[in-house]
Amino acid sequence: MATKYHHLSDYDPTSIPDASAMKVGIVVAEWNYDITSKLMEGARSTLIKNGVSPENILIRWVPGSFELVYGAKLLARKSEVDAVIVLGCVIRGETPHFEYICSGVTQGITALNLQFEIPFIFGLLTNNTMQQSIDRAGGVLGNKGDEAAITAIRMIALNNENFR
Ligand code: RBF
Repeated sequence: MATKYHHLSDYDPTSIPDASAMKVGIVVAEWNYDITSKLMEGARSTLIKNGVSPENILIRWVPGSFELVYGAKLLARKSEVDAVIVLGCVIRGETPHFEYICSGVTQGITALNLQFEIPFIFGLLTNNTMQQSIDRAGGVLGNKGDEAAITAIRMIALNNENFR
């Protein structure tokens, strides 16, 4: 959560699992492109910085956040990714049906996490104002895309663990 106590791009690099063999899908919404393109760049560069090969990052764009769930499902079905990150930006002041879009994505990603054996990572900014999104897309509170990338690596490593 981005509060004044938590910077979205802060993580302990020594605690990140080996990601060199990981394949990650990223689905990005075109709506609010100025924000979502920064989320995508943050996620992509953080994955690469932590060992994921650029050729093992599969990126697909969808029109808006509402389409993220279907895009994520397609990547899970039709590629061999180990996790899917969804990235979008919904701004309450500019979106009359803000609650419907946000709950659609939240419930959809939750359902995918239950249906598939790979993790789906929630990288949706749901802010009241454009400034709050700017702050979280490489601004003063870091980049939600960085946080989503680190979460993906950690969840893939958890999925790869032997629990016996
Ligand atoms: N998509 C977003 O990702 N973020 C938004 O803030 C957003 N606001 C929207 C506002 C209106 C009035 C409409 C009609 C759509 C909006 N969408 C937004 C697009 C939505 O996620 C989806 O792409 C479309 O509704 C088509 O299914």
